[in-house]
Amino acid sequence: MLHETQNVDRVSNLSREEFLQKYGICGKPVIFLDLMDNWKAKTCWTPEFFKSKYGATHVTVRKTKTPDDERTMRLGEYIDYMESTKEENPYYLKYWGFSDDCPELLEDYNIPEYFNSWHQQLPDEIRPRWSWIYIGSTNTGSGMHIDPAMSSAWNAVISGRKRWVFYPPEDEPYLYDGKVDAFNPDLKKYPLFAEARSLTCIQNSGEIIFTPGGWWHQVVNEENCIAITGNFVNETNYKMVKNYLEVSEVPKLNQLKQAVKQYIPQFYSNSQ
Ligand SMILES: O=C(O)CCC(=O)C(=O)O
Ligand SMILES: [Fe+2]
Repeated sequence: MLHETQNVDRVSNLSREEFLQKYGICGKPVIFLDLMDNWKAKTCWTPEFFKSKYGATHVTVRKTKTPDDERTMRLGEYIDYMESTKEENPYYLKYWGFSDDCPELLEDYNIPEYFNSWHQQLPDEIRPRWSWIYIGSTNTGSGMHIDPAMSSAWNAVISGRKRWVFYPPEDEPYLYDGKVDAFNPDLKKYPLFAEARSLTCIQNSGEIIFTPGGWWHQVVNEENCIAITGNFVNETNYKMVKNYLEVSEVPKLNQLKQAVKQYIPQFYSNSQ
């Protein structure tokens, strides 16, 4: 039998101080109910909008359960596919890095102050973009993972609905490196998974969820869904990110490591 699960808190009117105290610093997922009320994206970013305005843009889509199976299509084609597919393992448009091709979309939302990120201090040429639009049909989703470089994330659902399950970093030994499917676990193959403590929730349109760095999570879109997400590093998680960068030997990260030293003094000023 699986370990008992708990619900993710749902909050509104939270001060930044309260966020830091209850969720940010200790690292605990939470859903904000009231951060998107004034977003133009909330009313404007419909499937028709993306099809008519950006339909010719090339995007890479990946099969949900077999993400190595990827292809390029036009966004308009993907919207038609999303609206008609009944596949159980559908293609998903994830990691659409829209900000270079369609910078005007950046005007349609504001990133809530809880999620300010130090990576914005890096020069444009080396700054990871760390913001993506996700568009997917019912049954699309993301397998169990942690976010890049131990960063934290916010995710805003514009339309549709996502189901999330989260596991704290301490329970990593029960997660088989993310190979287990949390929504349909094979306990014969992954018996320790039964020990993992989860937090679950449904995220509806108009709601923003916070994923703390180092937390494993899995997501499924329960309806056709349009969402935008951003990753961040700040006082809540920089020690984890710093540690990740220090031990990582990926050559691609060398330039980034140097730039962090040069442009993000906060990383080193109160370090231990
Ligand atoms: O909505 C999804 O499919 C997954 C979102 C997520 O976990 C991510 O962007 O890292
Ligand atoms: Fe994620």
